[in-house]
Order: sequence, then C-alpha cells, then structure tokens
Amino acid sequence: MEHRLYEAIHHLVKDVDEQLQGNLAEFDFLGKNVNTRNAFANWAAQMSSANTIGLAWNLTSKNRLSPEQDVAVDEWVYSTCGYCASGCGLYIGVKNGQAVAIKGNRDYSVNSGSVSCIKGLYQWKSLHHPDRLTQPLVRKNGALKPVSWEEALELITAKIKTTLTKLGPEGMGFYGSGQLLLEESYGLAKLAKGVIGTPNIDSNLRLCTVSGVHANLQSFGSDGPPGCFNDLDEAQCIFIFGCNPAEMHPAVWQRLLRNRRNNGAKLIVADPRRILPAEIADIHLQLRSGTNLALLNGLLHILVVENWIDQQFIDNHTAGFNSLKETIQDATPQATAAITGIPEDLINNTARLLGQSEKFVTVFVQGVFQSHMGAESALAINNLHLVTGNIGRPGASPFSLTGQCASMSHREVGGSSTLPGYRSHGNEEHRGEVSSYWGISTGIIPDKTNDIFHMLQQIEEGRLQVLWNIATNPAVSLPNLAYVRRQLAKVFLIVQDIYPNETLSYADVVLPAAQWGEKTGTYTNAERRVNLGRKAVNPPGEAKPDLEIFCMVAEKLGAGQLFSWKNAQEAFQEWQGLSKDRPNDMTGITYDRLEQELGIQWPCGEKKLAGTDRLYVDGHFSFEDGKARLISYKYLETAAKTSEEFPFLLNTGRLAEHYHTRVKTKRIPELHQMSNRGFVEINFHDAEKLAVKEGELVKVISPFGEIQVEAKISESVLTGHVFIPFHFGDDINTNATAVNHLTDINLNQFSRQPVLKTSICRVEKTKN
Ligand SMILES: Nc1nc2c(c(=O)[nH]1)N[C@H]1C(S)=C(S)[C@@H](COP(=O)(O)OP(=O)(O)OC[C@H]3O[C@@H](n4cnc5c(=O)[nH]c(N)nc54)[C@H](O)[C@@H]3O)O[C@H]1N2
Ligand SMILES: Nc1nc2c(c(=O)[nH]1)N[C@H]1C(S)=C(S)[C@@H](COP(=O)(O)OP(=O)(O)OC[C@H]3O[C@@H](n4cnc5c(=O)[nH]c(N)nc54)[C@H](O)[C@@H]3O)O[C@H]1N2
Ligand code: SF4
Ligand SMILES: [Mo]
Repeated sequence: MEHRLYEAIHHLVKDVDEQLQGNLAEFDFLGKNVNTRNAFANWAAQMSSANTIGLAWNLTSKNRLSPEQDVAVDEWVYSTCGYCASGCGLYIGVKNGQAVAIKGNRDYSVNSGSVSCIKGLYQWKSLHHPDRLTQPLVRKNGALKPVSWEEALELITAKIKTTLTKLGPEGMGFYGSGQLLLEESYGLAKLAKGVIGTPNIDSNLRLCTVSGVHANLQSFGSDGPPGCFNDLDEAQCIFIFGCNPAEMHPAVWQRLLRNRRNNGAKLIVADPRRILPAEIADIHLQLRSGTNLALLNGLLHILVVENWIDQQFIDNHTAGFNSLKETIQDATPQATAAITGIPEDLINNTARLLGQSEKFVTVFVQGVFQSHMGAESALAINNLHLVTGNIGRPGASPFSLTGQCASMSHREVGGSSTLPGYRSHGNEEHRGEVSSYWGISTGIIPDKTNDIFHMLQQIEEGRLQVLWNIATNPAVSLPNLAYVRRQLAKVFLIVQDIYPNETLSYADVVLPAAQWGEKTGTYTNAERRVNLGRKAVNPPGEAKPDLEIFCMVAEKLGAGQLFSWKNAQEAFQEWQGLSKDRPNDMTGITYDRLEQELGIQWPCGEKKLAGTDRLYVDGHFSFEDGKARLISYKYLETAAKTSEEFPFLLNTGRLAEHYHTRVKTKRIPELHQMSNRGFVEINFHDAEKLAVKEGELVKVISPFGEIQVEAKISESVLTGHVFIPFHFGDDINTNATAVNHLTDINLNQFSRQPVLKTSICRVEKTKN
C-alpha cells in the first residue's frame, strides 16, 4: 500500500536532520523501519521531546511560517483554528482578497505561536477550492439544479408551513453541529425552539460529547470542564484515558510533553492500541476494548483499600461515598485483570502512581464516551478525581477534551438538547425565562427534545417529513449507514453545507454556507475559553454565513422581528443576556476584549470580569448543598460479544492528517496524500492466520454491512482487535469503505450516545 505519509516522513526526517546538523541519533532507529504508521509513531514520539507531529512538520516544511517569517501578505487577520477544540490562536494571511497562509499567534496561551498541527497549517487551502458550493440547489426531476436564494427560500418555507399544518411542529427536525459558531448555534436554537417550536433538534454532539455532558451534570451539577490547559503544565501525573492527543489535540499534547520534559511528569495511557503517547508512557494499560469501567472501578478499589484517598475532601465536598464503596467492593485487582486483560501489577502500579501524586489530570475523549458504558465510565473518572481530591486545584482535574472547534459553544447556547445558558427543557421556570427573554408566548418552547435516533425512527414511521441538516455529514458519520441512508432518502432533506458531501446526494434543497475565515464569530474551546475568529475573506459566489441563512428563513416565516441582528456580534450580545448569572455567564465579554486578551474563559460576568481559569476551587459544586455526587455503576459485560462468525472487536477513530469525514481535508493535497483511502489495522498474528498481506484488499463484515479496505499489518492493535479510521466515505466508483456501514445504533442508557468504538466483525480475503 502506498501511503504517502511515510514518504513524507522520510523527507521530514532528512530535513530535520539537516537543520540540526546530523546530530540525531534517534533517526538511526527510523532508518531501519519507517514503513508503518507505527514506526511513524515511534519517530514522532522521539521527536516529541521537543516537538509534536505538527510542529516538526512546521519546522521543516517548505511552507514553514513562524511569526518572524511573515510571507508577503497584505494583512494578517486575527483568528482561531476551525478544526479541533484545542482552539489554537492564529492569523490568516490575506493577499489580493485571497487567503494564502496561516501563522500561529505567538502570544496565545494555548499554542504559544506554533500552528500546532498540519491540519491547522493548511487550513487556508479549504477556503478557495473550486468544489465549494456557491449557489442554492433544488432537486428537479431527480437532479440538483442551481436556483436563486429567493426560489430556494420560497420552497423551504412553503414546505415547512404545509408540514407544520399537517403534522404540527413534530413534523420537522433539525440536525446541527459543533462546527457552527456560537452565534449560529444560538440562532439555530432560537429558530427551532422559539419559532418552529419543535422538540426534534439534535446535533453531531450526540456522537461526540453527550456522555461527558451527562457526567458533568450528574457529578458536579453543571456542564463545563472544571479545569484548564494550565493544569496540563502543572500536573505531576497525566492519565491519558481513551484519547490520542498527539494526533487529535496536538496543542494539548505539546503542553503535556513540555511538562514531562521540564518537570518529569509521569504519563499513563489507557488505550487498546499502542498509540503514539503509549510509546513514551511510563505505563501503557493496553486494555481490552470496552472494559474502561472495569479498569476504573478496579483503580478506585485499590485507592480505597490502600487509603490513597482524601477523606477530608470526601467528607466535606462529596456525597455518595458509601454507595461507591459498595459498587467497587468486588473490583479486586485479580477481577480487574481478568476482565481488562491488563496484568495485575500494572493496575496496582497505576493506582499507586495516581494515589501518591499530589496532583494529577485525566484527559479523556472518545475512547471513553464512544466506548461501552461511556457515560458510566465518565462518571467513574470524575469519581477518581473526587475521592483523591484532585479537582479545583492547579494541576488537578478531570479533563474531558471536547472535539470540534465550537462543540462547547453549541452546548452553552442550547444548540440541541438544552436551553441557552445550560437551562433545561424539562424545567418550566427555565422555559419561562427564555420565552419572556425572546418575547414569545409560553408553550412554544418544547418541554423535551428528541435526539437524531428518535428522529430517524419518526422518519421511518412517516411522522417527521422535513429534516434540516446543517454542518454535518450524517451519511458517513452516523452508525448503521444502511438504515440512516434509507431515512435520509425518505425525508424532505435540506442540506446546509460548504462543500458537496455524501449527505448532499440525498438533499432536496442545498443551501451554500460561508465557512471559517469567511465570517466573524466565537468558538469556545475545551478549557471554556471563548475565542474570536474574524472574517478574512469573502465567501465564494452566493454562499452566506449560516446565521444569515437562519435569519432569512425566519423572516420568510414571519418571525423576522426576532432575528433582526445585523451581524454575529449583535446575536452574541443578545445571547449574553441569557447567560447572565448562569454557570456560563458571558456578560463581561466583548469581541474587542476577546481579541485584546486572547480569549476569555467563562464564567465572565460582573463578579469575575477577568474570566475564570478553574471551576470549583472552593470545593463548592453546583448542587444546592454544594457537594459533588459520587455516582457509580458496576461494570457489565459489553453487548458486542465476539463469536465464531464475528471473531474481531472493531475499534474506530481518527488520524492526525484528517478531520472527520474528510469533506475539507481530502481537498487539501498535502493532507490527502498522507492517507487517501480506507484501511484496517490488523495484528500480525491475526493477519498470518488469515494469510492476509500488507496492502491487500480485504472485506470487513459485521452483522450490519460490509466494506472493502486495505489491510495494514500492525503491532499496535491487540490480537482479536482491528482498527479502522472513520474518515473515509464511499466513492461511488469503488466499493463501500465507510466504517459506519459496520457499526450499530447501540445507545448508552443515559446519554443515548452510540457505542462507536466496540463493535464486532470478521475479516475475509477478497480473493484466494
Ligand atoms: N486529526 C483530527 N483531530 C481531531 C478530529 C479529527 O477528526 N481529526 N476530531 C475532533 C473531534 S470532533 C473529536 S470528538 C476528538 C476525538 O479525539 P480522540 O478521542 O482522541 O480520538 P479517537 O481516535 O476517536 O479515539 C481515541 C482513542 O480511543 C481509543 N479507544 C477505543 N476503544 C477504547 C476503549 O474501550 N477504551 C479506551 N481506553 N480507549 C479506547 C482508540 O484506540 C483511540 O486511540 O478529536 C478532535 N480532533
Ligand atoms: N465510527 C465512528 N463514527 C464517528 C466517530 C468515530 O470516532 N467513529 N466520531 C463521531 C464524532 S466524535 C463526530 S464529532 C462526528 C463528526 O462527523 P460530521 O459531523 O459528519 O463531521 P464532518 O465530516 O466534519 O462534517 C461537517 C460538515 O460540515 C461542513 N461545514 C464545515 N464548516 C461549515 C460551516 O461553517 N457551515 C456549514 N453549513 N457547514 C460547514 C463540512 O463541509 C462537512 O460537510 O462523527 C462521529 N462519527
Ligand atoms: S491543534 Fe487543533 S486547534 Fe490547533 S491547529 Fe491543530 S486542529 Fe487547529
Ligand atoms: Mo467529535
């Protein structure tokens, strides 16, 4: 298999070697074996004492840009990265009205001047691509045809009106995204909940962080990660639990490494794969996929038995310790080892390291939320921190890294299952507050919301007939694609996007949107830092900012007076009123302050004008009695049981060079050439048994579907496990490659987030 990534690395290594005058003994190791992604990981791990993947690239690439090396541009426009929730501060270089470069913002605390990764560095190339959607499209006689905005809007509003008359507000649904600006998610919430009044509103956060939100609410009484990135600099021990920041949050990884280098912070990694961080970790807990809760309860068991807990903190600031002790009673090291497959001594050593660290941080994302018992495991991570008193202090925090650039914003302004300001649909007082602020009659805002899986079911039953899909590509990213695509084909589908994606093939109307760099607005990152991104260039053709599109539709529906903002800033100002005295108070923020102060962490209101780096510093949590809750569950066996027919556990996830379904990154040559087609990582023992060779096309079959991808023989996955990145959609000219053909709609009992990391499958040769 020709994966250009490795070729690129060879060049990179050569470049770095030249720059550092050959003084790089570690590259000898690479000289021997750099033809696998794993070797790349090894290399990057070696490099990482000084650099991250992206930084190294940045250092050597021909497109290198640092603040000192400005290319000739007319203007550098202040912005924030539009990909991951690290939220790197950067500038977009503009020449003759076109974006031509990116450089890091040297003063920015998150990334201190570097563009932390290759995606960020080449982001400007997604702006002026010939594939961009530039005109509204309407399906006529089976084909999408360009039309005027007027015609598209007329069609949409007529369709909405007849549907509402026929079926009521439940006849229509919205599916949004953590890639919309805060102001856009707010506008969307107001349109769906305050104008249409439908309970059918959800977003791709259902696939992403809803289990984390559930855990925050249950443990602390409020959403919002308690810690901040500075904690990564100060922790004595860092527990990377089910995430791969080296590839997914490179800015975070950079800071972890700095701490390790400068202060010798210990590193523990819990991941069924030997990912890059595992290569340099003090302990790698290579657990069986889906057994997080067993491991966490096992660790809690040892901490309690060994008395490595903070009894004073437990007594003063938590409730539920006795019930926690009961839950973990049987989770002995022996039992934990048997379930997780991790040797007992590693489990004991981990507990000792955590228990004896004065301060530790756990970073966690999809290896927890998308795994078996995701919400329960996130609660257990919170418990780990609460019983050891590792919260609300510098260097001590459970830290769930959000994924998309504005996922947090979407949560804050009530973009899907909550109301603005972390209010609740089920709470009559909250509905009343929002209704009166919006000046609408009570009774319009629904008292509950339905998630995307409810909506798909309603489409199947004919009860939901119009679905408006914004900034997400469900025809690739949702599980059980055969079922999902049937429903997308059935419903009247409005797709609002910047590029033609797989979902667009099911659209009845397409609305072309402006993207990052083409509009001004805010993104809240993973540490509650509200960041500003300014418009650098005009959107192509007739594409419009998403907020403007919502305003135009509202106007046509006769609700224009509720959407009279002239720009995003005015929408932000309106939202600020709803944030007053709420946990995520933003009343002290202005766009100018955001730029001058390089982002501000909420809450930022009258009492805390400077913003807030850490929550719960006084040990007072958001429940009435001020106490955090220790909520615990016993580990139950995963429903995804392997069998003779489906002997492999299927794990899915991401790569450094691509973003989700690659709608943007496949159009950036530097990223596309690094990996351009789907593959399955399989352990070499299993490959040998199946007589599968490196690069061979294989079938991967699950109870739900079948795909064909190339085999990549790897030491990083365990035997009995395979890993497939979910980036690759289906090319109509080839066989299906999207991994979500294989996954199931297997939802967490509390958060209804699907398990995307633990499915079952078999691997077959395509020819003998
Ligand atoms: N390059 C890049 N960066 C991104 C994104 C991207 O698409 N590309 N997307 C952004 C978004 S939206 C998100 S949500 C984040 C996601 O960020 P991450 O969660 O870091 O990414 P994933 O690759 O989905 O999963 C992380 C790890 O979970 C492990 N895992 C699987 N099953 C288990 C299990 O049962 N237990 C444990 N402990 N680990 C398990 C996988 O092996 C994988 O290494 O990344 C963000 N950053
Ligand atoms: N098997 C498996 N499936 C997964 C995951 C996994 O780990 N494994 N991860 C899940 C997670 S965590 C996530 S977050 C989802 C992500 O999955 P998706 O939400 O499908 O993510 P993208 O591919 O980024 O799609 C975003 C779309 O928005 C468009 N877009 C970008 N910017 C804008 C804008 O400003 N306005 C508009 N209107 N459109 C815009 C892009 O062109 C693209 O079509 O995938 C989930 N699915
Ligand atoms: S680390 Fe995340 S925020 Fe920073 S440049 Fe890379 S994708 Fe953008
Ligand atoms: Mo995500």
